[in-house]
Amino acid sequence: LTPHWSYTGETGPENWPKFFPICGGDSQSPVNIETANAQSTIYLPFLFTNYNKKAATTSLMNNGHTAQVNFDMLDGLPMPSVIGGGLQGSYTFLQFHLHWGADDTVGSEHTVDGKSYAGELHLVHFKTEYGNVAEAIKHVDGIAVLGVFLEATDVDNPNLWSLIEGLPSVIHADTHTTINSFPLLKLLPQNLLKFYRYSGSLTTPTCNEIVIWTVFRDPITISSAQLAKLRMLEEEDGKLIKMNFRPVQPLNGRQYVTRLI
Ligand code: B30
Ligand code: ZN
Repeated sequence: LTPHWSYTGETGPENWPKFFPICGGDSQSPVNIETANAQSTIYLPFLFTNYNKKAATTSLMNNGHTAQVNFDMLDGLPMPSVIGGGLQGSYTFLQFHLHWGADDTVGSEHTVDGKSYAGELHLVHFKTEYGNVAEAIKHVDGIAVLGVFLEATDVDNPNLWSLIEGLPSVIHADTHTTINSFPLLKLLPQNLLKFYRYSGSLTTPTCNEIVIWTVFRDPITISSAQLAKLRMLEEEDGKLIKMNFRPVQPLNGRQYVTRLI
């Protein structure tokens, strides 16, 4: 039986490589982004398709490690997808989920010049030409994750209300509910032209090194009250998911680039 993994103690990140060897690999995520070391490059802007559309059904799931949202589009309306931004080809949206900390001073997975944010939102996409995530995961460019920092404020982010309102219905691990739909565009920062790019991994076991990472420079906001509601979700064993971010991993000579102008 595969041992359960978590964010603390015996099954925490320091011990993931014992059970999931790839988690000890050379191209792991997240990383600290040293802005002074980012190579400027020329990329087209991102082009988002159906990011401005609502889904027919939007489901919120507590999978025991995070709050995850999946979209079911109406017949005829393709899933949201993204091209450009230096990505090679099209990537189809799969799910988004959140990472947070035990308090508002930590919670993001990536850090910028050593700075942590209160959380990080991950929009997970698979490379459209691979057809599905099971196939995509076999390729080094199979997954593109768009990471958005969550900055703690005193004021609720209304774009997160739908998700936050659903949380009381998914307190227990492996439960799901339906929430009001909203366009994915509402989760992105204003400035989509400023981002960091590098090759890395899934930040949870099995830590496959198959992710083209985009980390937007600018955060979106989340209130302290909204963050507190995320910390009320439970793991499989009934303990609270007080925090669910992996510490930064060695860069091991990897380069990261930033979009010029
Ligand atoms: S992340 O964006 O790098 N944090 C997965 C996708 C994105 C990231 C991490 C993991 C992923 O698809 N993992 C495989 C699926 N999970 C099932 C699940 O959704 O609930 C398998 C697992 O982790 O054991 Cu928990
Ligand atoms: Zn994630």
